[in-house]
Amino acid sequence: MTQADLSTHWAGVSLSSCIVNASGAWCSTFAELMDLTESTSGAVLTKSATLYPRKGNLEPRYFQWTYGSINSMGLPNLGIDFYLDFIRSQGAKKPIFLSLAAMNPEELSKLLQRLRKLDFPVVTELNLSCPNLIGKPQLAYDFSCVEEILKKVFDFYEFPLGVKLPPYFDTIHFEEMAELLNCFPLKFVTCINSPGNALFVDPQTESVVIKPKEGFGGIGGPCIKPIALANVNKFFKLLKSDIQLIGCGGVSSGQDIFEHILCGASLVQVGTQLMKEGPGVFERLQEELCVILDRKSYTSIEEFRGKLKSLG
Ligand code: HRO
Repeated sequence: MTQADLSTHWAGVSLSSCIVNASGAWCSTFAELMDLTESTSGAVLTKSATLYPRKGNLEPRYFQWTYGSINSMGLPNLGIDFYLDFIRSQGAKKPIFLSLAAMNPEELSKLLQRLRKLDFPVVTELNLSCPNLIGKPQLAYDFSCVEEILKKVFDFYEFPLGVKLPPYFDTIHFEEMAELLNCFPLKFVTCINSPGNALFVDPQTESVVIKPKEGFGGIGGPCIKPIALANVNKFFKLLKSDIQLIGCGGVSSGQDIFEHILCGASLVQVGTQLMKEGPGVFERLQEELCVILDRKSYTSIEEFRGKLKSLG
């Protein structure tokens, strides 16, 4: 078997593999980030960082079953300074990308000012879609708010930046959001964050399974793959060609990654399956993807990326 080339680029940075962690999965603490650094993932992406550390929502706040996971973590993280120190301490071992979340525009502006002062550029995924902040809506469902935020950001900020979106379900929303995003020098768009405010019911106990928000939370895992693929493919078709698509949602096998790339993703993130299987998941997924590429005589992901066929 020849070994297919799984390398890619993310916001201009070369990665040896197109498979990375999703922000939030195994990337909050020093130990978790070290595990990812030592794994075969193409890069490390941090938990969404806020200006100050946050404890997040009450536990239990994560639950998984065969077809998915539900979470209402509430953005627990160690704060921007911790994640920047981690990136600094790791040097050039493996590309490390920063996920950023802000509770309000002032906090976002302070976070970006902090990044601007660094003597190295940090590629940043701006999380516009956390579904679990009690009393706060998901930013990216408010289109004028997204426009306002991006105008403020690109007024002064020049390091590479992309955004993570929630899933959309209507053609007009895909079109309006793409039109808006096309006005800004974004490097990438990540589709999708967990579909929010879902409910898992345990019929045995006749109860919800997580404590915050009376059991409502964001869902991940196999059950969201068709929604994720639809969002990747729609935005791949609608966004200008210099905005990369990052696929996230429903990835637990090499075939899932193949499908995301076929829909247009330049790299693919793994969340729920990483939580289930641990960082060894990257090696298995790479092997499974290589077997598929070999069977189809593809030698690199660029040969089939975005080439999903329509029927007639
Ligand atoms: O921490 C969370 O509750 C969380 C975040 Cl920030 C996110 O972006 N997506 C998610 O499913 N959970």
